[in-house]
Amino acid sequence: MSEKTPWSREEFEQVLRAKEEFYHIRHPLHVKMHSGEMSKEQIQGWVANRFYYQTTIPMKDAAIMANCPIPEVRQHWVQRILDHDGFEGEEGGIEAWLQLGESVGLTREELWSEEHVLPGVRFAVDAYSNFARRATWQEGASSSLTEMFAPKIHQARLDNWPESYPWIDVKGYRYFRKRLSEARRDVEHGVKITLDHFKTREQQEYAVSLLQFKLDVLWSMCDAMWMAYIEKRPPYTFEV
Ligand code: AHQ
Repeated sequence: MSEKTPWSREEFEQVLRAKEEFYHIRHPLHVKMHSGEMSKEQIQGWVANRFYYQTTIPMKDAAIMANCPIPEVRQHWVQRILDHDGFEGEEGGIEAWLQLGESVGLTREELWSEEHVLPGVRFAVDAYSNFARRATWQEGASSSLTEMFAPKIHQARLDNWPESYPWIDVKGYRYFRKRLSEARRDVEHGVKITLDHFKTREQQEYAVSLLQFKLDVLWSMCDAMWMAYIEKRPPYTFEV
């Protein structure tokens, strides 16, 4: 096969899924977290910084929708915003993350204030949302495919945290449970868009590079939190 022959749909999806080796579940920060070695302050720092990511996601998805002229696609994609912002009678993921914050000893005001958000986390998250604003909606969809690997990391928290961190109120786990099904549904739609749109080998390889960009966003967030909360390198540490 020449190096420019397009991958089949199956091969293309396999190449995308092979990127799992770069997923942030393998970052030393998550390895330390899932092995139960994190202090309360380190967990609090992670929850406070990830809240900035969580509140950015619906705006990122709104940017993708704003770039998409196809009603059927928007009809699906809008569900992602509802999943986070909630709707009549259904609390969304942002509310669930606020409850996670309270269950680890943070206040809602503290989370909304962004006082704990590290520069490196803010830069990585903003790079993702700014990318979505200027990218095509198909490129935005491809960059969200890190969620192919998300159910495993949510399950790891549900499996490990109760025993490792018994001080955490279990009401905080609702978010992780919620994402197990939502992520799978999102991925099904995102994979279809990606396999349908990127057809030549060059386009397919470009789509893979967009997934790598988002993997780097997630990895960089962990790097910033590692330096601040594990290495406790000034000036960015977490004083409760
Ligand atoms: O809770 C997460 C979430 O809602 C999303 C949306 C999706 C996207 O649009 O990029 N990515 C994502 C992710 C969530 N949780 C992360 C985690 O580790 O808890 C994983 C992250 C992802 O895999 O992209």
